[in-house]
Amino acid sequence: MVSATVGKGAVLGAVVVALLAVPARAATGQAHAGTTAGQARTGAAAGLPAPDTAGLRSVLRSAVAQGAPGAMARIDDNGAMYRATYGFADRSTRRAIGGDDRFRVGSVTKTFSAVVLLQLADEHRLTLDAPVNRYLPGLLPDDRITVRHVLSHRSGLYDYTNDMFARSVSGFESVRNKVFTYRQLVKLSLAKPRTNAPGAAYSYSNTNFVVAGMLIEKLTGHPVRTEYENRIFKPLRLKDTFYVHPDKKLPGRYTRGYLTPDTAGAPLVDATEQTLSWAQSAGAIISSTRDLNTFYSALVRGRLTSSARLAEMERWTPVNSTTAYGLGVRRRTLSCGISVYGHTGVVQGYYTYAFTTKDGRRSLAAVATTSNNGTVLDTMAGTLESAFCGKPKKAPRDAAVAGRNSDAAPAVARN
Ligand code: REY
Repeated sequence: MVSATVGKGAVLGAVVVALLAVPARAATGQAHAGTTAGQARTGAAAGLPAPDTAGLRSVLRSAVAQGAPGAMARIDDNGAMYRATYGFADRSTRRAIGGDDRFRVGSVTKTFSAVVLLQLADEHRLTLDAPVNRYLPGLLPDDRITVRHVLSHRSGLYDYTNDMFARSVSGFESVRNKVFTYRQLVKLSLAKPRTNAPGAAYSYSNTNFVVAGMLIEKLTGHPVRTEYENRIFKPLRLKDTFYVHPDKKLPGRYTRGYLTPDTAGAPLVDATEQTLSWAQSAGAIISSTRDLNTFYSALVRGRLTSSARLAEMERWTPVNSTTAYGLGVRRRTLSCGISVYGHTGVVQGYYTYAFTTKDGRRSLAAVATTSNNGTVLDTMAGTLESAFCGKPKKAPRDAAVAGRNSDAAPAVARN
């Protein structure tokens, strides 16, 4: 269905033509223009239906038809790999998006931050139930707010990005070149009342993971980047994964990302270059679909923390009927009843989904290169259905649709 607004029509038309021109090649896995699909062996993680690869491609195609310049997904299935790409990495050069292209992962960063803090807990340098103010004296106005509250979004600390991005394009333009200190971001939050008493309710807030970054830096004496690199990127050989701040460029080969304006019909805004200083340890990591699959699989297999700390990460606060939040990680239950573990990410220009099974044997990472477009966000949730639930027994998947938007970034949806 062609639902793109003016300004996206040209791109959309080109992509559809490319697909129609090469149906056989697209289907058999060769690259062409904006459409590639490649399939290795089918590994089939135990107990799961085979991934619905045709369904996955169709989800990506829909996301592009709905306004994303590009979209891609990768499934790692117990040693086998499947990936698909659709559309453009760059609207001006019309380079096709590539499966190895890097992108901004937004709040998937939160899991990395949580892992560093859990490792510090493993090293007895941090107590999860200690007040944040024990480590950062006087930072928060309530001594009852603990590290665990922060990592599970139960601190009640107001999310300053609510106001920052109330208007999407002007809000973005006003911060895209700015460099904030963590303290400045916390101050923005504290200018507003807390959303709940400490521990009393789940309320997603970037402020929590700004505090997490401050804890990492205080406890280790190093910038968060050093800790991500030494504790996660290097041990897992995540060669496409970087923490870049405050530089504005993505390193190496990457796909550009395009923000959808609030005004219908207005042209997309190329949002690729920004400091991401408004998010930092809450959202500034750059990665690839391969690295995200490696990361979440390693995490749930216990390769990054002790099993006791992993169990703490996986103590769930219910969010709604289909999702729950642990410590920097989400659980989503899909229409087929399977639960998957990971995170979503939303930064200007990029929607990311990265989830794995309980045993880490099948993982999916997907990105669409637009944001502020709820239709695309919902559509991309379909990549999880295709990856983990297999071919639909009967359409439509009402259960999946019901829970989709629920775990998006706060500026997109609030529960
Ligand atoms: C920020 C706004 C969303 C995104 C956010 N992202 O908090 C964190 C996350 C890091 O959870 C922006 N939305 C968009 C608006 C809405 O501007 N008015 O969609 O690009 O990943």
